[in-house]
Amino acid sequence: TLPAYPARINCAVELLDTMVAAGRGDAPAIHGAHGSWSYAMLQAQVSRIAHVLREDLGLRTGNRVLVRGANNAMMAASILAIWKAGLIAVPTMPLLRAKELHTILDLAEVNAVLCAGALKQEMVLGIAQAARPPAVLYFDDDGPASLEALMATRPGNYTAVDTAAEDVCIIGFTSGTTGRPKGTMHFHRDVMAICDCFPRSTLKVQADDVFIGTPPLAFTFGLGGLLLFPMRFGAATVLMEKLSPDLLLKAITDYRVTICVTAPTFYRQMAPLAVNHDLGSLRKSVSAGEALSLETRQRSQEATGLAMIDGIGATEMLHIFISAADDQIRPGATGKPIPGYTACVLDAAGRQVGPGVPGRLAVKGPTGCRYLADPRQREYVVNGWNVTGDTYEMDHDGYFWYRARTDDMIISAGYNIAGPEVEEGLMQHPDVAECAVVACPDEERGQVVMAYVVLKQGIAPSAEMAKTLQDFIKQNIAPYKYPRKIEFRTRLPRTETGKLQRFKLRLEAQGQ
Ligand code: 3UK
Repeated sequence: TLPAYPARINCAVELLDTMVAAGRGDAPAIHGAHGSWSYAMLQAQVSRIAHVLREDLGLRTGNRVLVRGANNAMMAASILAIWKAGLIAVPTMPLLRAKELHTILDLAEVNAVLCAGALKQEMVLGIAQAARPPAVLYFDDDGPASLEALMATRPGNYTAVDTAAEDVCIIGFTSGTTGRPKGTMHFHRDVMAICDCFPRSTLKVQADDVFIGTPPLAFTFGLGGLLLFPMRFGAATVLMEKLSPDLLLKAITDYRVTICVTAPTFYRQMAPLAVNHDLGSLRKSVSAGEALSLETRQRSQEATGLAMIDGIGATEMLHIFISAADDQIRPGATGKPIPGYTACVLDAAGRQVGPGVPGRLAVKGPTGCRYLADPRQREYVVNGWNVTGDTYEMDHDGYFWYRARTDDMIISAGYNIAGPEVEEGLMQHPDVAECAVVACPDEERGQVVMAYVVLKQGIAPSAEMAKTLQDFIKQNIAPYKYPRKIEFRTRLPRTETGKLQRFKLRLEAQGQ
């Protein structure tokens, strides 16, 4: 199903120059803080930045360029320019602090930095600690070392550097829910492959689609879902620097958005506000990054009238590899492998298990994990399978059902309990706003189920409330799964990408 890519390919040329050559030059590519850029305008800006990278910064093929900024047209143009100039993009999340930036500068051996002015302070501190301080230019900024000032001196056309399909073009860093950040390397053809998989087979993107969403372009979920996928089909994207559920809903109306791409938490926050907005233009809504609970699926469906398209992706795989088109959805399951990918479930010894047996999810396909000099490569790629760290179960029809992160499985008195299943049960209770379920060490049972619960506004925590929730679980799922311990909180720890940080709560539950 995937096209055979030629041996020499540059993904910026494929995504941008080819589109302009095919007559989409006047079509809108990016809407947002910089107004609306057509494909031709984007191409000219990308070309200017490519000149600056090569001629002003003196970078050479294969050099690494760290990019950072909120989602906007300059951030998008910077990434595309890095590719066009035959360089490697190292995108970093906007909220990273100096210490994390300096780790990435050193790990990825970064040669130059393109950074939004608004994020200058941490960048300067990070560079000061780097082993080999790189050159840096700032965009969306009036100060010295201005990228735009140099762009103004350069022409709006640039002959792309000839790159091999298997040259690295991006080093994506994992969000680091555990341990040291890992850089994952992906090739030009990997970028093309993700554009020709999920958006083509499952989303069925058309040229008149308009995308919007929350994940940062620095996160491969956002890079694909909010920039590369629309570009592959000549469609448009709305890039938002500032985000809130209300701002996003308003922008859906204003730009007549057709495809919304975000994580379950954000869908949960948007659902109750949707009634105040005209969402009539929406055609698809995509959820990834975290398991989509039945509760969230249902609330969002009621709010938008659309079936939610769930998909599991990973930085190691570059993008989504299991999902289901909106007419193939089996609520509760993530879906089936995207055409081009195969998946199976492995036991602890690495043997394939059949339907109905939970085990480790393993996947193979056009993309895969290549850690940048990290011994954890041997744990992620085993016998050619990418083992994602998730516990899944397959059914008799080949649908894959998420159970938990393998680390989040709770083993209590010999029972295997998936934390997210208990969370899902608690979410059904009308007084629960949010919750996280983890293992708590226990003398007698090894581990017990412990729930951290955020109650809805106006509901007071109490011992009675805890008892009510325990009884509620016992009545709705297998009683042995009920949370023996419950602690009430006002908020739960999350990553910048909206993922629940259960490991932090697990450490707390262990009394650390
Ligand atoms: C979890 C999911 C259940 C899962 C990502 C789409 O999330 C992305 O990448 P990360 O490297 O994390 C990967 C891990 O996140 N996960 C993601 N999606 C789902 N769990 N259901 C889902 N739908 O544990 C996975 O191993 O941050 C998502 C596209 C690109 C991405 N990088």
